Amino acid sequence: MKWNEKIEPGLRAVVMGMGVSGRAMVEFLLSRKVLVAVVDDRDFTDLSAEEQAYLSLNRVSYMSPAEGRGAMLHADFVTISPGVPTDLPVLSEVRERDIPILGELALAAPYLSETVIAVTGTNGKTTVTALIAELLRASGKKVFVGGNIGTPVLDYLMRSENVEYLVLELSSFQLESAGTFRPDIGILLNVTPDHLDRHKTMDAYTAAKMRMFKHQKDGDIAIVSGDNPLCQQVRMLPGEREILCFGGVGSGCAAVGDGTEITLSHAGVAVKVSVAATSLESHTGLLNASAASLAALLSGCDEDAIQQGLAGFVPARHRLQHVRKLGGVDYINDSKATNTGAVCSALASFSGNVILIAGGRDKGEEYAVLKEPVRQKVKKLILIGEAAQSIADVMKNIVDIEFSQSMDDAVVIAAGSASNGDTVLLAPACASFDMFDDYGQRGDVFTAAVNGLPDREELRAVS
Ligand code: UMA
Repeated sequence: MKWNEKIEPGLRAVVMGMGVSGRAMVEFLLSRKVLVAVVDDRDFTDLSAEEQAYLSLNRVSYMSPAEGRGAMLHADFVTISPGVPTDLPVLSEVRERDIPILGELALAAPYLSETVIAVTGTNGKTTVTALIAELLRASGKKVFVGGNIGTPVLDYLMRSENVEYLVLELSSFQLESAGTFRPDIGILLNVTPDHLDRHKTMDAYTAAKMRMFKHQKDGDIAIVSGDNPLCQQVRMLPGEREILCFGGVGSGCAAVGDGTEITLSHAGVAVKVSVAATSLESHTGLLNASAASLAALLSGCDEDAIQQGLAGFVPARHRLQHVRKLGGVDYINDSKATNTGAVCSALASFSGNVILIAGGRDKGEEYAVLKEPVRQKVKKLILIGEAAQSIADVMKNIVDIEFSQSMDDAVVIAAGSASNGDTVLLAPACASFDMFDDYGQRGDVFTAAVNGLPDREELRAVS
């Protein structure tokens, strides 16, 4: 059975995973009169009371993976949540029987008639997705923002409201099972090591990112980083999409940022905007603004609207978020820096000495790429979490290292080591799940610890 058509009533589906994405898939399939069962690692009693009631009311059976194997092997199709690895043995059995395995994007694809702008990349996805939405709205356009950023695209399909543009943040996990999904404008910001615990190799991770462009057709557009070689692999894909670059030097660049100015040109239209005195005024901010502004220009936004959107943009929390200045020291929460590429980019944003708090759950990355930026910028490295020793093994002889058992202690050590003009930066290069619920909670704990620091005079008295 091939999957590229709308869903027929009466089909039997198994939904793997009952998180945010799985719940949306269950609701969507029920609304299409599909017979649905759920398979999840969690015990039924671990679901919220509301989720339990919803499943019971709709007569959706809920099974462990062992209990659900038979149902999966006899289903018309199986859907998987982004967090479900595609190489599970039971999914291999499903594949052997030619039963389609669909992610949320594959389910949604046949129903999307709006203009779709999709954003992927290792870092900056959420910022660029939210920024594009801001730029489009500044032009008076109606927009739905969803995907990995938090709201499933299927939620939009179940609403009665209509918009002109869907702006979607897409992860490599979502793209692995995207079926025939295609964006009118697909943006690939960068590809650097991340999620190697799941994808195993950079080739596989890059291939997942490239899936975004796979079904693009003549007239569709790919916007990719001009200076990230892996992004340029889009040129080797079959198909007739138009490829535009941002940020890079050399030929074919449609948007080149220079300092704080961005010059955009396409099809004879040229505009100049600036990120000066905006939240995007940094090297990374300029690149993100270039990609987003180019997508906005291609969507019919004019110079004034793009400039207005850039000026008013407030980035999401936990991304190079300034928490406090205390005793001449800036405290920065970059808890979303969950891979080495993001840490390199964060360190590049500061000119003075940095006291870096890093560590957490290892995601299979090589920490050696951090050696040079750490040597150049970091005065002290404070390590937390499961990966602390692995990072220390790589960084020994490069930087002063101290281990800490908690975020609170790490912040106190950092404050005691910082001098006027230094920056204390939380940029973990790791996942958070060994010590925290997620990166958001990790950032909140850091922020609370920073806000709880005594002023510098009291701190000296304590130490
Ligand atoms: N589960 C299983 N078996 C597994 C894995 C998970 O049964 O092997 C079950 C869990 O018990 C749980 C459910 O699946 O009940 C969780 O599913 P999920 O991990 O796919 O998470 P969702 O709640 O559905 O959220 C997902 C995205 N999560 C992941 O990709 C891990 C959210 O991105 C996204 O916002 C949401 O869909 C809506 O689209 C989060 C994320 O961390 C923010 N993304 C990663 C990142 O940004 O680095 C990719």
